[in-house]
Amino acid sequence: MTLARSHIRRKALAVLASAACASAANIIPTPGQPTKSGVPGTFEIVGESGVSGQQIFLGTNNKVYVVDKTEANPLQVAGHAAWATEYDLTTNAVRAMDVLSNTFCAGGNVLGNGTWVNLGGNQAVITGGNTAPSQTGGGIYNDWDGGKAIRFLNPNNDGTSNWIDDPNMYMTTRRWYPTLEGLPDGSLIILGGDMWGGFVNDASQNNPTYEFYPSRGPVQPLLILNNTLPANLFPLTWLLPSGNLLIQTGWGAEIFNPNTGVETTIANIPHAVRTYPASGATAMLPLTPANNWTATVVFCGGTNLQDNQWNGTGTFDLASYPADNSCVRITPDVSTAWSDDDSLPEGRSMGNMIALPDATFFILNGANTGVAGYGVNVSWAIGTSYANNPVYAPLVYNPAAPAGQRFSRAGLSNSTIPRMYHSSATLLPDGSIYSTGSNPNPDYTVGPTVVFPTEYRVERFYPWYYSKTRPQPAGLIDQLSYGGNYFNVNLTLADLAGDYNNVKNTTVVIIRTGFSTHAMNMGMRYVQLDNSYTVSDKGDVTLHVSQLPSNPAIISPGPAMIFVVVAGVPSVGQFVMLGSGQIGTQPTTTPQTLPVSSLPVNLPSPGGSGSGSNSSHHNGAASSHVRFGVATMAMSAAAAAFVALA
Ligand SMILES: *[C@@H]1O[C@H](CO)[C@@H](O)[C@H](O)[C@H]1NC(C)=O
Ligand SMILES: *[C@@H]1O[C@H](CO)[C@@H](O)[C@H](O)[C@H]1NC(C)=O
Ligand SMILES: *[C@@H]1O[C@H](CO)[C@@H](O)[C@H](O)[C@H]1NC(C)=O
Ligand SMILES: *[C@@H]1O[C@H](CO)[C@@H](O)[C@H](O)[C@H]1NC(C)=O
Ligand SMILES: *[C@@H]1O[C@H](CO)[C@@H](O)[C@H](O)[C@H]1NC(C)=O
Ligand SMILES: *[C@@H]1O[C@H](CO)[C@@H](O)[C@H](O)[C@H]1NC(C)=O
Ligand SMILES: *[C@@H]1O[C@H](CO)[C@@H](O)[C@H](O)[C@H]1NC(C)=O
Ligand SMILES: *[C@@H]1O[C@H](CO)[C@@H](O)[C@H](O)[C@H]1NC(C)=O
Ligand SMILES: *[C@@H]1O[C@H](CO)[C@@H](O)[C@H](O)[C@H]1NC(C)=O
Ligand SMILES: [Cu+2]
Repeated sequence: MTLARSHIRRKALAVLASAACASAANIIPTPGQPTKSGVPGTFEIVGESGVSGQQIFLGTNNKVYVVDKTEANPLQVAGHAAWATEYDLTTNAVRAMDVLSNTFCAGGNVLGNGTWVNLGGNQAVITGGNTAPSQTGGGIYNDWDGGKAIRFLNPNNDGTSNWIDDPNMYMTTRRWYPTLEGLPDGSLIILGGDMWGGFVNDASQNNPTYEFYPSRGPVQPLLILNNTLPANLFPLTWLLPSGNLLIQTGWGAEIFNPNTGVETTIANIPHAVRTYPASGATAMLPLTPANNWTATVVFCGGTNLQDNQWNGTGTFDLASYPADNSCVRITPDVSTAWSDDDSLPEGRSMGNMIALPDATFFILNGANTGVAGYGVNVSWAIGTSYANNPVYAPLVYNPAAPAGQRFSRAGLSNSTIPRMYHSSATLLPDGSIYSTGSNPNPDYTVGPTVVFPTEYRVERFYPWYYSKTRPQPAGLIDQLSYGGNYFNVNLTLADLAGDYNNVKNTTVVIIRTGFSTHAMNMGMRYVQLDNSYTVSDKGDVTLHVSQLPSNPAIISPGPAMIFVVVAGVPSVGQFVMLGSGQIGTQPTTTPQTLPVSSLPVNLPSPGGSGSGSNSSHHNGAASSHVRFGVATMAMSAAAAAFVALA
């Protein structure tokens, strides 16, 4: 056994060495099985985030980073209340992290070299969210003004990564509620925001400009932000495969060329406002070989309030105003016409729409009436919340289903936690969803009479595939180029759920989970790689997997996860670097032509390969399928395989 295993390792190293000629990529250890025992279709409360999850992102396979606003969280760091933590997915423990400036309603995204950016925010505050006398520390939170801040984090699993928040590196203008989107060279474009906050924007404090990080010079005007007041904060923005951006804000929309600054107005978005505080759920749909990696963006819910109805301090009761239930799509590189999608089963503001590896989207959180935001001493507010009637019921959206059948609740149980303003959600490597936050209050606010308190509880939702035995692909690589040579991935019959035909229903997908805040996941994207397959007469299954399409505007460089998905069941996602790992023009080459797929007409009979029907010939993965009571059998079959191969 020991000898046989080292023999296999030598073979893997040989493959690695030959692959190294083509690129710097290394083979990733074969992924295992999920370690949690969640019940599919249910939420489980698994821990506490330490600070409220206004902003979160998955930084490594084991760490979620949580960023709150500066407020009276009981958790302390450096002698004051903390407003950031690192959450360990294995232990559910948090580590308080120190941040210099107020991250209130900051934006975020990841650079092409893997450094995360958290940008903008509010002035330094004292209790109640009131402005501090000093904007350079010294108050009860010792916080600095975050309006121009750019903060950096290099995530790791060692418990040693920390926020870099250095006033010498700040922006030149104030941005509260900015959007960040990745560009083909791995830099970020930074759009909009306002200077002093408040419920909605207005001309006196608008920042109708864009700039880049790393900087490409002074800020430039972005006229859509002049023309879409007041609900133009956190402009909804996606890089399109054409290299242009789709920008949607207020009722307006445009195609924007980030290289020339040319703005091309398109028709207003139908039915509803989707930007904050309407906060519709939005996502770019999967970019796949079948759609030639063409981008379609979907917007669901929000509110149909008109521009003159956004008066948070007026007498008009926003909190009981029904949220919108419409969904619309656009495919901007092909046509700038909007089209209606299936409607949500109920109106929803502040929904999060999370891409799942099976090419569906999980929709959770938010409210059936009202909008994002809060206000003090507002007669109609629920406490201070501008929304009411939490939607506890999640939904699955299948964009590929026929019209009329795209939303489903089959097998899904409710959450028990209201996730109102300032909640967030992200996909995790094991395919579950991490959901946290909710704090429609100016400060940390809890107690029996508080309807929507500051929420620390973290839930995981377990999709339908969660307890299925996961494929354990051998031969995934840790860095993908834009074009270039394909690579081979081995699967076993067990990985194909015991049916060779499932190789025809196997995909390899890249998901960037993005930066979740305010019902947006900035940078979230799903790209399916091209692949073909060979099943040998003996039953050896090889997937031939293309690198990324040779266009970095399809998915910008930087870290993401790779999944092999067999009939909808994903492997445990592994982190990969897309592109060079550096900010700058990405090398692109023509993709190597894939071998033609082949599956023997007479499928190999289980056991005919000489390695046992449910054997594993994964590299070093003898314990791969021990989870569901077949431990003894799988182990002995695997042992037999090693002997046979030796
Ligand atoms: C990534 O690039 C940014 C901008 O140049 C830099 O601040 C950061 O340190 C870089 N990160 C790494 C890991 O090199
Ligand atoms: C856009 O708004 C800014 C700031 O309010 C203002 O300075 C600028 O003149 C406006 N631009 C146009 C073309 O109206
Ligand atoms: C796919 O898109 C690319 C880039 O836009 C284009 O060059 C190519 O012709 C398209 N292929 C098909 C089959 O439409
Ligand atoms: C909002 O409503 C209040 C109270 O009704 C009123 O005093 C104020 O002028 C309104 N503000 C705007 C911008 O409409
Ligand atoms: C809210 O009302 C209370 C009681 O009238 C008052 O003390 C407080 O200053 C008010 N706060 C604001 C922000 O208006
Ligand atoms: C689930 O939550 C929805 C509100 O989102 C509610 O209408 C429904 O009754 C709940 N279902 C159960 C079984 O509690
Ligand atoms: C894939 O299988 C082939 C044939 O058995 C073997 O040579 C190769 O080492 C395997 N690759 C990995 C990464 O396990
Ligand atoms: C092999 O695995 C498949 C799917 O996991 C299962 O249905 C089948 O019963 C297994 N066969 C044996 C011989 O254990
Ligand atoms: C692939 O698997 C999914 C999930 O089980 C299923 O819904 C779909 O119909 C399958 N597709 C094909 C072509 O068999
Ligand atoms: Cu906010």
